[in-house]
Amino acid sequence: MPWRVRIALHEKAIDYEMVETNLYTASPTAAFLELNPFAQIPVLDDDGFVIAESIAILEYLEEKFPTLALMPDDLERRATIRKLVCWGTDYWPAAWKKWMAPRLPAGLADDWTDETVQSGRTEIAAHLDVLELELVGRQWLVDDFSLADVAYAPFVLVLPRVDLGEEIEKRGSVSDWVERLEARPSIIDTMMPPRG
Ligand SMILES: N[C@@H](CCC(=O)N[C@@H](CS)C(=O)NCC(=O)O)C(=O)O
Repeated sequence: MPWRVRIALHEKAIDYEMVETNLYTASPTAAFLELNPFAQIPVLDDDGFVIAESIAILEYLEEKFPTLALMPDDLERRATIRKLVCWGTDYWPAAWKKWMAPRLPAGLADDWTDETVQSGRTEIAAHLDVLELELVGRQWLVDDFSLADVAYAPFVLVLPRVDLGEEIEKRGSVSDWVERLEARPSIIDTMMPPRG
């Protein structure tokens, strides 16, 4: 279950059971394809209601368990949070894949050159510039801790593990936000250890 969903479950004090699946098989099982025809995790099974896609899952959990809220009452703030979640979902992964290509096992990465890898770093840096502006004078991306922080936390917190910690350190507001994220119990308790 990807980290952003585990963070939300922890924030909301919801018990869950994690079922592991091997993402790197050539052909996903028919049983898994029935849960998600696009063969991606996460998939949530809530008492027989099966839902895929992390954002759909986060919104579902928010509506079903509105206490310990991760969305504010204010309409404009909710819209701003959704905008940030879209930015993260639409623009971050492509840059990340470019940067990560040489680190992935053979056969799993797209073709890459030094230029494509460096352009991944440049795009991640530009994305962090946008977050830096959003965070000026704020503790969290949109006032209180919200789904925007939940959605971005896994992306940003792994950067030091892949030689991009410097991109956090260069940006004061992002750095302070990362420190706040790293101190949050839902993050501490759900963080996977770095791969040996
Ligand atoms: N849009 C999906 C993307 C999820 C995603 O990237 N899942 C990755 C692991 S974190 C995956 O299942 N990869 C398996 C594959 O591509 O075969 C979501 O947000 O739920």
